[in-house]
Parts: sequence; structure tokens; C-alpha cells
Amino acid sequence: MAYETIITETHGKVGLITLNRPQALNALNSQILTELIAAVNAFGADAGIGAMVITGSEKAFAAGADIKEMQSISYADAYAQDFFVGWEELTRARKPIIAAVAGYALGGGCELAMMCDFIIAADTAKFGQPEITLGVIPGMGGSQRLTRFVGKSKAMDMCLTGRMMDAAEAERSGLVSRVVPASDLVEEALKAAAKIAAFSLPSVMMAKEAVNRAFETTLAEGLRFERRLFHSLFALDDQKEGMAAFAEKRKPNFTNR
Ligand code: CO8
Repeated sequence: MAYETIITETHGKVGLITLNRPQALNALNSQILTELIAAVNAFGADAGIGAMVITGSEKAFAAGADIKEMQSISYADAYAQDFFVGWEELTRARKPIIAAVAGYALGGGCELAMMCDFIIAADTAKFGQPEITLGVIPGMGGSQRLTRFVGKSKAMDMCLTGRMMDAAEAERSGLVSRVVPASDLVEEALKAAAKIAAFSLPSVMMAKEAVNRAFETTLAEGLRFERRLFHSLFALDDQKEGMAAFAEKRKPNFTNR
């Protein structure tokens, strides 16, 4: 598929997706949604890919949903189309996705970053849920995911005042996993993704599934789920190989079997 609003590349076993609507600070319109999901699904189906990175430009990861596209939508259409529900498909990706964020990640941009598995931020990153300034509220998980990331007080502060959080505050608050110099952002994210992609894919996918389960279930259920996944990994050659390689002081040769 030829894309117009994103650029895709492969770096070894890593799929890199760059949002590319510079004229609108990567505002998320319906075309970028369709293309991003197609790219993520294509990398998901590619046996040669073990992890993905989604990034934007130096100035903006994404400055939100496309305000100009949505400004005239009616309530009837928003409800009938279940407006924005399509973005949820990203969270069904089974291979890990890292968001590499520089510049603005606002509204839907912040929500898109939070739909990824973790966020690596450039020291220039700015996160915010400014929907309140437009007379609306977050529509793609901002009030829910941000609250789980940073807690009630800070999520309320962000959603009610619309203020931005810089990279240092985002790291302090648990929104991002690490902050790197802007010039190294994509390289650091690719390095992290390559590290993940070198492991046994089934164990990587199960680790992702297990951590995600922590957001949706009780501790007792989550612990049982984790234990069952853990048990199932002993059915794979890669568990034998990984443990044999440790005992024999050599690098494992994982086959994803
Ligand atoms: N939508 C459409 N166009 C945008 C957006 C946007 N969100 N953000 C920026 N642009 C456009 C501007 O209109 C401008 O276009 P033009 O040159 O044609 O006038 C161009 O991008 C450059 O922007 P600025 O000139 O404004 O650049 P500045 O450096 O002066 O300011 C800011 C940068 C502060 C980021 C500013 O552009 C801004 O405030 N943007 C809007 C931020 C915002 O309110 N985002 C929230 C949108 S609502 C939302 O996301 C709802 C989420 C629901 C779920 C969505 C799931 C995807």
C-alpha cells in the first residue's frame, strides 16, 4: 500500500512508522488513522518484524486530532460512527510498539502515544490534553489512560486546565519510560526496539499481554493469568534454548518456536 501521511521503513527486525503531515503538525485525520493501522497490521503480519516504533517530527509527534476535520461533525454522526473508535484497533497489535515522542504530543497525539506499549521522550517533548480549551474533553482514552499513568491529581490538572507537561515532568510522573536528547530519539527508540525484537517473539508477545492485563483485571486474576502464560512458555523450543544458552555461557539462538 502506498502511504501519503506516514513513512514506513524497516531497520533489521524493527518496523519504523513516521507520521508525516508536517503542514498540520501531524494532526490525526481519518487518512492517517487508516494508513497507520494498515502499517501496524502489515508489520504485525510480517514474520521478519519483532517490534515497531511510531514517531513524528522534531516539532510534533502529533498535535491532536485534526480539529479542522472534526469541527463541523454533528452529534448524530459522531454517535452513529462511534467517532474515534477506529483508533482502538492499535491497541490490538500483538507485537510491541514504542512511541518515540519529540515536540508536541497533544490531545489525540498524547492519547496515541499512550496507546503504544511505552513512550521514549526527547527532552523537547510536551504532553497535554488541551481538549478543554476547544470546548470538548479527551475522546480517545486521555481521561482513562492518563489517569492510570500519572494518577488522579495530575490527570485532573492536565484535563481540566489543558496545560502541557514537559519531558522531565512526564518521566517523573511515570508517563514516559525514559528521556533522551532530541538528536538521539529515533536511534534510541530503534535500539530499544531492536533489543526487544532479538528475543523470542512468543515470550515478548506474552510479556506484553501480561502487563496489559494488569490494567484490566484484579491482582488475583492477573497473577493467575501471568502464571498460566509462564507455564505455557515451557512448551516452546525457545525456553529450552534460552535456559541451555545461559547454562552453557553462550548467546541463545531463538527460533520463535
Ligand atoms: N488539527 C488541525 N490542524 C492543526 C492542529 C490540529 N490539532 N494542530 C496544529 N494544526 C495546524 C495549524 O492550524 C497550522 O496550520 P496553518 O498553517 O494552515 O494555519 C499548522 O498546523 C501549524 O500550527 P501552528 O501555526 O498553530 O503552530 P504553532 O507552533 O504556533 O503552535 C501548537 C503549535 C501549540 C501545537 C498549536 O498548533 C495548537 O495548539 N494546536 C492544537 C492543539 C490541540 O488543541 N490539540 C487537541 C485537539 S482535540 C483532540 O485531539 C481530541 C482527541 C480525541 C481523540 C483523537 C484520537 C486521534
